[in-house]
Amino acid sequence: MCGVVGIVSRSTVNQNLYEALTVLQHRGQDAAGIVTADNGRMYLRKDNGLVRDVFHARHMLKLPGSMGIGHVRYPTAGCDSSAEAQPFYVNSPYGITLAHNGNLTNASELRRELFIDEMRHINTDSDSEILLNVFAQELQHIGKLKITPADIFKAVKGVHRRCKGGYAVVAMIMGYGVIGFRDPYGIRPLCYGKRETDAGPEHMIASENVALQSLEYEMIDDIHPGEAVFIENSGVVFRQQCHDSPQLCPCLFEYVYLARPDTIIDKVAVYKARLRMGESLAKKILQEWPDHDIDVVIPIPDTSRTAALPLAYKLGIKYREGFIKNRYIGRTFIMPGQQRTKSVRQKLNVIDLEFKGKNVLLVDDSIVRGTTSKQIIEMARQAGARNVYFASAAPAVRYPNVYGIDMPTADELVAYGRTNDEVGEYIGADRLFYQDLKDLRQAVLIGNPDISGFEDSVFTGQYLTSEVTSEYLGKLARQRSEKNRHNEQPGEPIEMHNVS
Ligand code: PIN
Repeated sequence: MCGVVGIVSRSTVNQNLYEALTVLQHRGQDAAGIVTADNGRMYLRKDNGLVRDVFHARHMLKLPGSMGIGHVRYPTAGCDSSAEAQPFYVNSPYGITLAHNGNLTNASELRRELFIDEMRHINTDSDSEILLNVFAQELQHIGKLKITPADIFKAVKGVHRRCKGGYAVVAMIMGYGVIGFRDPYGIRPLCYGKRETDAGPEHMIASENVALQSLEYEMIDDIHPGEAVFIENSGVVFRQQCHDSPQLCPCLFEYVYLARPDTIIDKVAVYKARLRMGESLAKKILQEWPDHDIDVVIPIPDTSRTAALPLAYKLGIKYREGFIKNRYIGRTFIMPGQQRTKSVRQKLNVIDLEFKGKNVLLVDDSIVRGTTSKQIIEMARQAGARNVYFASAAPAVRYPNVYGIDMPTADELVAYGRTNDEVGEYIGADRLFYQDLKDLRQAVLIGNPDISGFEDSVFTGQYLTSEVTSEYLGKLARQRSEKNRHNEQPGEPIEMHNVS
């Protein structure tokens, strides 16, 4: 998962791009990058780290211009190289930079095509560099020195024809403007908005509308599945559907955990959806266990709080904070040979008095590997809980994600090959409640009945795009473990002049 932003402004844009990336920081803490354009030149700064660590005053001063794009990257297996930080750049045609959230599921075929048929060299393992080169190639096909918005939309059509998978993209074309587009299912989110200044209108494209909101842009719309929005450097906006059969199937996990609670994706308020998740989970618990003996509902911070509150309310039971998160802890550094257990304890501390002698219902947004859940249940017992029950706002995660969420491979998922009861046993819960998939879907659908379906393959094992076969998943798992083994290599050189 990553965050993308693009702005066409009336004045220097670097500060606004920086701030927007800070708002999108939850979508990726691994690497950050900004490219701006000024007087026929592009200026790039990207590196591993949080936005605040990658950009210092000296970098910002070297990012001039009133148009630019930015990216925050989530860690992907084995990818710790700053050369794979985004945006990516290609010089021909025109000079294009691109930032991408998602994952292409036919990347190896495209890589081959680009090399053999189109004589393009791809310098990293990133599918975003592939996407950029496909887009560049499609623009090159048009064969014009001066392009129009219609030509750019034609190139996006070409991208849709060739690229499979999930992609929400911002790209900047030197001398023309910034474009944003979304795959034909709209798997990953993307929206755009506008603000008026004395000098004229300014536009922003961003992964989540919270970036628009906090910079006082007014949201215009989600970019629809298959659609492209092009903001010319003059400030004029063009939008066009670039796919014959788009179908809105957003990623359900965005609503469960990935997006910020104050975000609205495809007209559904994430906060409201999470409240509804809590309500339906309470209903399920009451149905399955009408004479339950739960004394207190305790959320595992932070995401699950929104669902845990209405859950407790509907059960008619006290809601208490029992775990306090150290808000100053970033990534936990694990010494070789040390247990991960310690890192959970460093992040979360227990308020013993909320547990002592009580039957507690712990609530989390999801159970993925099950490692954290297991340790948290242990912590609750050590704090004196009599019985520890566990509720997950999402159904069992049994299958890998291939559309841009950094999920473990199947065999690392605790629910893979286990029944729900076996998962409960593994994590050490006295009783485990999973949200039903139909209720989770409903919690989102109520917000926008026009949603035709969801990308919810982590729960069903059914993938929207046909090239995701068991053979593909097997290959992915092998690549992942291979990459993990080579994870220790230092960062490679960056392919384009990088502001330092
Ligand atoms: C954590 C949100 N959430 C907690 C992410 C843990 C799965 N995990 C997914 C639960 S926060 S595990 O709110 O952003 O802090 O099952 O893999 O152990």
